[in-house]
Amino acid sequence: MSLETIYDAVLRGDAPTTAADVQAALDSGASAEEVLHQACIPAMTEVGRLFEAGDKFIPEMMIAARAMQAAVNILQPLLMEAEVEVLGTVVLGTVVGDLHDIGKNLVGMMLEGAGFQIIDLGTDVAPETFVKVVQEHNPDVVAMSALLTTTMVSVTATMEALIEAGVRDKVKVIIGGAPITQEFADKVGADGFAGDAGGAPRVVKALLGVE
Ligand code: B12
Repeated sequence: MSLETIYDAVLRGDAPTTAADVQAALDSGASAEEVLHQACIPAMTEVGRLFEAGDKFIPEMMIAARAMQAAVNILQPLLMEAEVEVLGTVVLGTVVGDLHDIGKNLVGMMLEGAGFQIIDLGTDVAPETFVKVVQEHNPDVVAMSALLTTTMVSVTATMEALIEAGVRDKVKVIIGGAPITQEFADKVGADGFAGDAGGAPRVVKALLGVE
């Protein structure tokens, strides 16, 4: 089964075919990383491009996201290397106003696979919720995802809420998502940024000084 057929199935939003083709590709020797990075993520990027061009609409984006999720469900156990020692706790969420969670879920998977305990707050997470969870669970890291240029302000608002509550210095903060850059991370005073889920464990380990 070629990576191209998986790309096409995600682009069409055909979840059953995506699942079957992903399984077939793995059975014939493709790696989970290849399937994710060479077929699934490029397909979602193309969905976004077509949406922007007015050639795809929100229902089609949702259907494509469902097909992507079908692929991720199969790839998840393979992407997560089994590490036993818990290296730290990460509170993860998509910021308020933003419902995108595919990238966030991949970040959570990669961090969990690298040995971190994840407290996943889901999507549309208010600054005060991040604060409350930091106060209650004393995590090592807060990881925020934002996919819309309009929700980048929610990252700023969450940073301010952490400062206001006096907990900013107790945690490391990393941020990511399509519109987020290192420059923006520096501007809002985040400790780290990664452009993709694969980079997240590296950044968090470096911030916490663990290997
Ligand atoms: C699928 C999708 C949807 C789905 C989401 C389903 C879901 N469960 O997530 C639905 C249909 C719900 C949706 C809705 C909307 N969407 Co939308 N969506 C997309 C799409 C096509 C794919 C996103 C995705 O999953 N990509 C694949 C994942 C793997 O990539 P990723 O999210 O970028 O994550 C990676 C990195 O960014 C990074 N990362 C992500 N988070 C974090 C966090 C940390 C801490 C770190 C370190 C790294 C990291 O690691 C990830 C893996 O490598 C994008 C297009 C695109 N190119 O991104 C548009 C896109 C993001 N959407 C867009 C828009 C406009 C919308 C809507 C406003 C449309 C509307 N008019 O209603 C709504 C907003 C709803 C809301 N309030 O959130 C625009 C945003 C434009 C902008 N500049 O702001 C985009 C870019 C499409 C476009 N080209 O116009 N969307």
